[in-house]
Amino acid sequence: MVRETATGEDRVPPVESPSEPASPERVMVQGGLLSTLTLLLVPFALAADGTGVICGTVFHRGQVPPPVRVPESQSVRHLVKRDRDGHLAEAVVWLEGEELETREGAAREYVVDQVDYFFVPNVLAIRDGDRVQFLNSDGANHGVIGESTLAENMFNIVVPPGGRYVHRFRVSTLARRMGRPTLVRLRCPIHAAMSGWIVVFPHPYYAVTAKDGRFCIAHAPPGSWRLKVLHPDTGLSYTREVEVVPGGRIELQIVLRGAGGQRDGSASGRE
Ligand SMILES: [Cu+2]
Repeated sequence: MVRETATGEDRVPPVESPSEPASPERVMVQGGLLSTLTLLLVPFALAADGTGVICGTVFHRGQVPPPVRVPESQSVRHLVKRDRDGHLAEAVVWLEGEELETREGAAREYVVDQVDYFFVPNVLAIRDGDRVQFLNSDGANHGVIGESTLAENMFNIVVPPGGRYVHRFRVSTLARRMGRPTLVRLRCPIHAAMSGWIVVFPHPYYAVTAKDGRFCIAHAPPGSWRLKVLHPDTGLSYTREVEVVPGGRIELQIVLRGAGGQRDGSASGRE
């Protein structure tokens, strides 16, 4: 297990090219996936409130799974969305640990639209108690099925064109205790190719990678945490330990490899 502490004394030379991580370490992670990691410590403080910042870039290397045909819109859904340099979008990154503060924040409302037979966004991370408004911008009927280990996250509704359905999502008791998310797989009962994800957290220490693979978890509490990455559409995952110190900034480069075991409905049972 690699453990590094971000302090004012540590000096690590910056990585010149993000696409070529310097001195990568090979790490066996959960599920036997081989990942590569470079840790970069930026030796200056950013947060003045006694917390730390964890930022990084997630890359994907190797074979991608075959895209899913979407016959209704004569298009395909790519399970791995990466650019030419391998920057991976839609990977969920979070801190996990039993000691993480899990009290509820003010509930927010998000939107998942159905556009051209896609859920938009495809991956949405929210907090326990947040609401999601499901819309339908297409001219055809859609529906939304929520698949989850938690009964409160399960539903099956029809959303006609211009329609709207609001659902409040929760984390399971176990997920709350462990500081980890509860997954909800979204499907459409009418169109088999449609799929999406809601990832519900008991705390605010999570992020979803942007198109450039970047993520930042701000206001991370000091302590020793597991940093986890999950790419829901492939099941590719990664775990390491991080130590957050007040005012510290941790910069990570994480590589997920291969096609993964692409998810079927049963995979949403994972927490
Ligand atoms: Cu549909």
